[in-house]
Amino acid sequence: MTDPSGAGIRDAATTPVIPGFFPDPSVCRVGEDYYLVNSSFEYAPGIPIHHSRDLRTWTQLGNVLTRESQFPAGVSAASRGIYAPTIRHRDGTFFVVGTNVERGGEQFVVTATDPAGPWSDPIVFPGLGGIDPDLAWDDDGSCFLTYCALDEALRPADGSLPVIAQVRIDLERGILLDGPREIWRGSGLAHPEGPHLYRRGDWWYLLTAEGGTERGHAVCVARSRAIDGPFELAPSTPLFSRRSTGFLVQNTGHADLVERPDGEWAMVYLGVRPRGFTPGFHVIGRETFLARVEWVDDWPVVYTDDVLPGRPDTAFVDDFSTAELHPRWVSPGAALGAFVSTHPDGGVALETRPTPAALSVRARDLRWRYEVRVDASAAVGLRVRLDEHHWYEITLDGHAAEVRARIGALEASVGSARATGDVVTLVVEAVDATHDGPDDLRFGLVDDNGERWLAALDGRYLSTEVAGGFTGRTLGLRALGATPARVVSARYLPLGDE
Ligand code: 6LW
Repeated sequence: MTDPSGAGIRDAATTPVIPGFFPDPSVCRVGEDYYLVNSSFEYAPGIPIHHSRDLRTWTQLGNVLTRESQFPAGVSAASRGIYAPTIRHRDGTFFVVGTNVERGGEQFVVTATDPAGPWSDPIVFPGLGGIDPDLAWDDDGSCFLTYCALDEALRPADGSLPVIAQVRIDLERGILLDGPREIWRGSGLAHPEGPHLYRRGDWWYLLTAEGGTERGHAVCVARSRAIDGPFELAPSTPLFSRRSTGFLVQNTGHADLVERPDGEWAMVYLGVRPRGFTPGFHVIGRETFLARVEWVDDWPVVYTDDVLPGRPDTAFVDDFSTAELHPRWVSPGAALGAFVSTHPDGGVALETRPTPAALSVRARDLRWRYEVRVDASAAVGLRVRLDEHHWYEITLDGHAAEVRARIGALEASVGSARATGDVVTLVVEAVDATHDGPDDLRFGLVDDNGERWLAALDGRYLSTEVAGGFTGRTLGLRALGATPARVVSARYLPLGDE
C-alpha cells in the first residue's frame, strides 16, 4: 500500500470481491479460469468453491465437502470445524488440502477432476498437529505439505509456537515420507500461519499470515532457492497490512498469490469492514478482497489502487423449485439433507432438529433486507446468528410472532405481535445504527394488514468483536414444532452499504 494512513486510498479496494463470511481465500488458475476456496468452520456443506475468469466477479460453483464421509455435520462447535483450505491444480487434478480442527492432529486432502465436484473422500495425513496446510510440488514432482504447526514436539527452544513446518508426502499412498520439520519461524510477529509456497524464476516464495487475524493482521513473505529453505525475510516487511491505519477495510491478511495468463500477478486476501463507535464492530465475517502484485528486485509488492467495478451482486430470490438446493444454503449442526426436503405444495419442508441446525445463508452486505414467506400453520423461526450464544430471532407459532435475543448468558423476549393470514412474510433488516453500533437489526412481518416492525436491536452484539470467533452472521430458518414447517420462498436484498 502506498499511503500508510489510508487517507489517500479510501476509494480503492474497499469492496470485497466475495462479500460476507468467506475468509482465508486460496486461489488457483487453470488456463483462463480461477478457482477459489474459503474456510467454512462448523457449517455444512463445507468449503465453498467459487469460479471466476477475471478475479473480480465470482460465482459459487458448489461446496467441496458435501458428504458425511468428508465432513460429518453436527460434530463441530462454533468457529471450529474446517479451517483455511488451499486449492491447487496439477496434471488435470484439483487438490484441496485442509484441517478439521475437531480432528486436530491431522490434515486432509480431497481431489476432483471437476472443481464443481464430486470431490473424493479425504486422504488423511496423521501426525501433523496444526492448521492451514498448503501443497506444493518441487521440480522432480515431490509433493510438500507445509502448515502452521501447533504440535509441542515442534516447539523451538525459544518457546515460540506456532512455527511453519513442512513434510514430504506421497499423495497416492496417503503417507508421510519423512517427519515434519520447522522451515520458518515467521518475521517476528505473533502467530505465523497460513503458509503458501510459490515457484517464480529461481526462487521459492513463502507467504505467511502473521500478527493474528484481528487488527494487527499482516501478510509477510520470505524466499529461498529451495522449496524447504533456508528462507530469508523480505527487506520490507510486512508485505501488506492495514494495522494502525484509518482504512475502511481492516484485519487484512491470510493471502494467496496467483499468476495471471498475461504474466501479471494478483493476490486474494481477507479483510473486514468494522463500523460503529470504538473499537469498531465487524458483523458479516472476514471477506475476500483482491489486490495486484508487482515484482521489484524479485520481491512482491502489493497495490490496492485498482478500483473494482461495482458491487458484487448478492441479491437473490429462491423459491426452492430446483431439484437441488443452491450451494449458498448451509447449516451448522446438521446436514441439510437430514431436515430439509421439497414440499409437495412448493418450497421446502423443514423438520425440527436441535439448534443450531437451520437452513442458513450468509448475510453478505452491511445493509440488507431478508424476507421469508412461510406457511403460518406451522411453527418456524428466522434467526440471525453469530454463534449459539449470540443471536436474535423472530418466531411464528400459531400466528403469534415474537422476537427473542440471546447475548452471552442472557436471553429475553423483546417484542411480539399477532399475524393474520395463511402465508406470512418474516422480515429482518440491517439498517443504519441508532446507538453507535455498526447497525441496527430490525425484525418485522408482512401479513394481510401490511408491514409491521416488532423490535430493533443494536447489531454490535452479533459482531465478532463481541462474540469472538472466526465466522460472520448467518440467517437461519428452523422448524419449532412437531409438524414440518413450510418455507415458500426466501429473498435477500442488499440495501446499499454506507
Ligand atoms: C486460520 C488462520 C487465520 O486458520 O484464521 O486469518 C484462522 N488467519 O490462518 C481461522 O480462519
